[in-house]
Order: sequence, then C-alpha cells, then structure tokens
Amino acid sequence: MLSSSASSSSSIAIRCRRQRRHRSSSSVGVRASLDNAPIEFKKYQGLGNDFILIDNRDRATMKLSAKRASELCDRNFGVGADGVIFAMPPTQSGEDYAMRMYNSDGTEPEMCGNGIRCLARFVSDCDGLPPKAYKVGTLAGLIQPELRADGQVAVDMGEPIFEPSQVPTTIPATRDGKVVRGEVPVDGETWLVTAVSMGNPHCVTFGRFNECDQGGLHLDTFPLSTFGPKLESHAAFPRKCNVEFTEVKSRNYVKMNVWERGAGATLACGTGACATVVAGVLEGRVDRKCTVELPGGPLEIEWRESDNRVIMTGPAEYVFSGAVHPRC
Ligand code: ZDP
Repeated sequence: MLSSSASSSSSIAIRCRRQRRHRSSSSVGVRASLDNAPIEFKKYQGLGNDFILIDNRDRATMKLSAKRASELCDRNFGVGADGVIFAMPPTQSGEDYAMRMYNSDGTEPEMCGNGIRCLARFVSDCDGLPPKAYKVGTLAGLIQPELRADGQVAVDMGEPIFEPSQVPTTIPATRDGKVVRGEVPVDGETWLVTAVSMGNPHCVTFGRFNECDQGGLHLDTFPLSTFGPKLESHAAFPRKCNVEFTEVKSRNYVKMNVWERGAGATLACGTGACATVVAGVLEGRVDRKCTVELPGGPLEIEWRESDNRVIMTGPAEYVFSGAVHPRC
C-alpha cells in the first residue's frame, strides 16, 4: 500500500496520468472538437459566379478537404456555390495574403477572376478596412485586386500566356508560337479555337470551320451543355480547360457563354472573359478594350498594349454568412 506522501505522490501521478490521459484524451477531445468546430463562412458572388469564402489566415493548411468543399457547393445538399475560396497566410514577402480555391467538383484551379474580386471584398469586410488595393499570392503568381470607391473591383490579372506547353495544349502553334484558330475535331466537325492561359487554361472559340467566319455562333440557342464538356475534356487539353463560346456584337462588345473546368455552366468567368478578349484581339475580331456580356452580367476587360497586362473590372457582392461543420 503506498505511503500517503508516496501514496499521495503516486495518487497525484495517477491523477496526473489520469488527467494527462483525460487532458490528452480531452485535449484530443479538445483538438477533435477544435478540428470539428463549426467553420464560419461568408457567401459572395461576382455576376452570379458564387463562392463560399473562408478566413484561413490563421493556418497554412486549408480548413476543409476537397471532398467537403465539393459537398458544400451542392445546391441542394450543401450551401450551394461554384467554388470554395480560402484567404490564406502570405506565402512570399510582399503578399498581403494568399488565395487557394476548390472548384465545385473538388478540383483545385490555379487562378480565378470573379473569385479574387470576391476575396478582396471579403478580406476588406473581415478586417473592416476602407476600399484599398491588395497583393495576393496565387498558384498563378501575384495578382493585384483593387477595391474602388465606386464599388467596382479592378484587377491586374497579369500577362496572358500562349506557349502551348504552358497553357497546356497539344494543339500545334499556328502563329508566332501561339495557338490562334487552331483546329479541334469534335464528332466529325472542326472547331477553331484560340488557346490562352490566365494562370488557368482557356479554350476560346467563335465557332466551327466556316461558321465562325459567316455570322458566328448564336448563343441564345447554342447547346452549351452538349459541346462544353466535349471541349473541356478534349485530349488537346491535357489538364482540361475552361471553354468560352463567343458571339461578336461589335469591336468593343461580345457575348460569351462559359463551360468551366470543374464547375460546368456558370453565369460568369473572370479569367474566361480575359481570355476571350485576348483571343478576339489575336483573331482580329475586337479591340483591346471590350465589354464581355456574360449570362450573369458585363465585365470590362482591357488588354493593355503598354505593358501587355490584362485589367478586369467588375462587381463583388456579399450575400450571407453561416457556419459549416468541417466533417472530413
Ligand atoms: O480554371 C478553372 O478550373 C476554373 N473553373 C476556376 C474558376 C474560374 C472562375 N470562374 C473565374 O472567374 O475565373 C472563378
């Protein structure tokens, strides 16, 4: 029988072990409950392209798994969104913060245009800051959104990338190392496409052989869900692609319907609108300053001749807030 002091020391030891066990089990419990604690989110949209935004600047790993993010994007069983975007800690000096994102199918794209406008608005709202410009690290490099006093967000999207292996596409270059009006066979027809990367891959088309030079596409009656997936997953794009079907209305105004990689038909795509104007300029169809009318509304795009950079301007709106369980 242990002596009281002995017993007391041993009982303390037992108690500590029990506590440690409890603590460790409770800390595991706490850890588990911390890991399982509901995660706050805010919902934002840019021209109907909608996102679940999560402030993740307190840790280097994303708080949700790809699987859980995809579940939450479901419009019936989840919150409903085209993707989940995380405000992350800066990854390099000079960044204010970084961005990571999941598409609604759980895949992770390198960049997103409507999403980075929403992220800038979200961070500004979270931090209670007046409109300002940010330096944001992305998988596609440094991107600079600026919240303007008029409520619009102007984003320096960087320079378009054309080198086929970097888009990536297996279509051989047709002009100056670029794929301009490259041929892509689909079900016995030939689509003429221009391949552009805005950090993420885009396949811009004004129509099939002949059609694209005789009146072009008519988007009001165009079967997007027939041709979108066929070009998204075409072998010519080894990492798949976002597909922009474009109807030219004038040299400064085009209509565009997008079929997004990893999200399907969406109401708007910012990187897609940038790629559309760049492709339109290369094909001699539009000027460098152009309005892109998407199903969700217009985006103003300028491909600046002075420094080859693309500037995208458009809205980013708060919708609602909530909390979700991280589950897995
Ligand atoms: O490259 C991709 O997988 C896109 N689906 C990412 C999302 C793009 C976005 N719609 C945009 O606005 O650029 C957010």
